[in-house]
Amino acid sequence: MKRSLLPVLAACGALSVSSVRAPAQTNNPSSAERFAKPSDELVARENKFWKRIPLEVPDNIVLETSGILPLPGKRLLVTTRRGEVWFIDGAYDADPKLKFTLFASGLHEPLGIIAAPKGGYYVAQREEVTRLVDTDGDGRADVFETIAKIPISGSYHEYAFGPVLAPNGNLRITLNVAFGGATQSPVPWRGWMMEITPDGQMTPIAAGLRSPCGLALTSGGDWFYSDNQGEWVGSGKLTHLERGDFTGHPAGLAWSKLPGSPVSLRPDDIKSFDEPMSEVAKRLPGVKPPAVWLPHTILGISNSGIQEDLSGGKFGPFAGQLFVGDQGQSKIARVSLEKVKGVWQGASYAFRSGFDCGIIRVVQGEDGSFFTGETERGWGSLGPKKQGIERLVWTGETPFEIKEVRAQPDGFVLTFTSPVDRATAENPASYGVSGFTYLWHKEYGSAPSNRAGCPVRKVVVAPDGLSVRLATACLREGYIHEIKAAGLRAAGGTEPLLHNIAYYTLNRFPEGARIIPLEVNEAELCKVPVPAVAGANTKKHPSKVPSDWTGDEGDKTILLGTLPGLKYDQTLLTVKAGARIRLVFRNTDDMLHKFVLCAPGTGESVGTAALALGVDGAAKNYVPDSDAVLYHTALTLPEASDTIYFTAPAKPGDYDYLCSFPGHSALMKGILRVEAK
Ligand SMILES: [Cu+2]
Repeated sequence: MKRSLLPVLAACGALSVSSVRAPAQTNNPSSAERFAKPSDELVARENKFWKRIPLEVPDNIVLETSGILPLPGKRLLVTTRRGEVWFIDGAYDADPKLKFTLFASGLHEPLGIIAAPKGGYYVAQREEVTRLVDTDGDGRADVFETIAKIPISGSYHEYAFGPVLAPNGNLRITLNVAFGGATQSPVPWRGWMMEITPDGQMTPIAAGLRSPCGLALTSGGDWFYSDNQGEWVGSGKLTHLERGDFTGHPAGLAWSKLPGSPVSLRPDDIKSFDEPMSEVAKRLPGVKPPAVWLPHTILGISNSGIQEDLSGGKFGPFAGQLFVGDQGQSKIARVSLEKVKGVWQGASYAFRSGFDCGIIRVVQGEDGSFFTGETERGWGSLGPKKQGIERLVWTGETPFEIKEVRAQPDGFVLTFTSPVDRATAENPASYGVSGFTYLWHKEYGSAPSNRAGCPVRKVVVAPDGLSVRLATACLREGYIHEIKAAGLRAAGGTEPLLHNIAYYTLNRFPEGARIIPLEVNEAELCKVPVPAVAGANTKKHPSKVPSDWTGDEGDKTILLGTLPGLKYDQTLLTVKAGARIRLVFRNTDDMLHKFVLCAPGTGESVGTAALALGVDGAAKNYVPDSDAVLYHTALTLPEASDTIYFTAPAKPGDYDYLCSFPGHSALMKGILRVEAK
């Protein structure tokens, strides 16, 4: 799951290694693009349309919900990471009082459950796919039938996700790579999608998976999986999987030579390219770039379960679209897809945030509502709980939203859930479009790279006001295009979009007529600016000993470290007003962290502003432009440290400090108490 579960790690980590390089490789021509983030106000607005209903779990049950199967009669069958399988009744009630009945226990970290056509239920345990059957009708499983063994080496990261039932009656599962070191696929098929016949024959389908927590077969018959940022994976992503595909993480290629492998690429074919995957794919057959990127820290840090809205409208206006959970940021993103020249592509959007805990499963119930399976898995996640299950119900009210984005040869058509206000819609200044990509390399994650603006040249509003065609310059094939419509309002009022950004992954330009001519000098016009070099020693990142200090010790040295679970090792530091402070921040965790000192009472707002930097965050070292920020360290890699030298504020008081890496500040914070001299 994580890295999915790991994801958090990923999350943080994600940037990690690359973070060091991030500033150098990121173009940031415009700091104007901002992503309106999960503020309390946004969460409250979202809740007006899709209401979150937490479900109370008795204290004696630890429901790290890892798989959810809706059963007829408004029952749920739920697996937990701790190996239990529970029937839950009452989950659909308006005022839910859940009744739990144990069906099975003692399983090894099952991460999904489905009904078996021949009776009973299939679960994917860590080391096998199993059929659970209650043969005597007493409500408890009494047969645990091994369908197929899954090789494992013992790494904690060897998750098995699924199963999902294929149309031919076979099962498909996805297998995490192991974690740590170079041998991330120490046993066959780690990092692969596998197919299993009902009698247990297992065959490989596709390779290159890293932490494929989400696996879905769409109603149209296409397989998609979600993956997490990490080594070889620049950001979260949703990839269309076909037999023989290789999706990016080379560890599993160690087994592509085995009999039955449909993958022809070999480990030596994959280098740390440091290019967009879409570019490499043009010259290396078999490489499958994502259908849709889910920008890291913006639409999650550890993308997980996938659910298509199959309710035909009972869940709101997005029928047929995909919804993708996130384990670290405890939220759900939305994805619309289209097939262009035989290739899947589309847009990702924020959908719903503010859940109680990290989400690994999103499953639609019989009435169209969603259930979320949640665990923080020891990695930490946003929200007050460590595990659980929640329900998400459409209230019947439709927000003003970008319903869908479709590509054009010279831009995009945006359709909306309700008509637009014509004046704001016709104004090109209501929109901002830019393109960027992630680099494919062995390092952990990638900063948004090669970013460049796409000037909006022409806007055509449809007569019914339900769609807008934007024609822009500088679109790039294979790139993600951030399409922002912050200035747009709904017809007849002042209502802005609930979420005003779409991220469109433009794998192919469609055929069709342009509405603006290609600029003669477009290549020159669209040249990517040279990235700015991040200064190491700045006023707020004072990494050099000030010239007026004698020696480098100052008056006081503070050694600040980290603890697992998004914590500093100290939450109260005390200094004298005006003292010269040498602060050594040592990161012993496995994620990226930093230290940001803020004015009294401003920590929360700085954390929120850092999150709101969106794709600009990496280039800004996750420090918002704010007077409230006094000093900060660099974003610090695992097992690395950073030292800053500053003079403590003259005014006594409690100064907030926090880690501004997106998603950390709610937990990772403390007080620097400045006492009078
Ligand atoms: Cu942090």
